Amino acid sequence: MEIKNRIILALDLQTIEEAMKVAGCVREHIDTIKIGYPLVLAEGLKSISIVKEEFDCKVIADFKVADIPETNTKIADLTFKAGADALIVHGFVGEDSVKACVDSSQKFDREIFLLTEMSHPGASRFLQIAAEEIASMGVDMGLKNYVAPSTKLNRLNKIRSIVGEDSFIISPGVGVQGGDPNQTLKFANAIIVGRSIYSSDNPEKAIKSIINDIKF
Ligand code: 3DU
Repeated sequence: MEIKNRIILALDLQTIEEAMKVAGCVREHIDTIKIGYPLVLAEGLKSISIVKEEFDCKVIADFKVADIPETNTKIADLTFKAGADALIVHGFVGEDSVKACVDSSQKFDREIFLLTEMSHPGASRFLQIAAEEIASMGVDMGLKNYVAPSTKLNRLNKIRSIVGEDSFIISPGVGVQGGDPNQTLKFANAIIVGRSIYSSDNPEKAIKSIINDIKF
């Protein structure tokens, strides 16, 4: 996936109006927006097509899908039917559950991102233990897109070494959670940034400052 300026905007607002306002402020600088539960539970799945149509952008649905294969199929089908270009899927649920989402993505000619390890401190207790195995499973399944944390650079580096240089890693946790854009982009292809942009008084200034800091 090509991502303008290597930045994905995490649009975790809870009304379409606020989401459109923030995305409108930064539209020149991005072409990929991540939409997750905050906006979709507040405003519905239609948020995906509304954002896509208004900003002519790619939408990654961050639903961290983690159910049995049959339910994952339903979730993925509905998400792709709603217009999402890609869907984030948890790896810890195992190969059959992930494969259900892969099959759905192929049916709709879309993509999935496999979530290996998360950025928050609590993830160290359970998910970190499984993360390398999850990444290896992704490689065995022929997957090329991954999510790995910017807040734990040694872990991000490890995941990169497992999935290989030709895989595409997107990395959340930059900004408010403590991740650094340049350090992260040594190992990841793109960063995911939410609050540092949408909670700023001036979202355009905030994104420009990140772009200026990035050494392309
Ligand atoms: O911390 P921020 O406001 O920049 O938002 C980060 C986004 O990425 C947010 O949507 C969150 O749900 C998502 N995310 C993580 O922060 C960490 C992960 O491991 C996976 C997704």
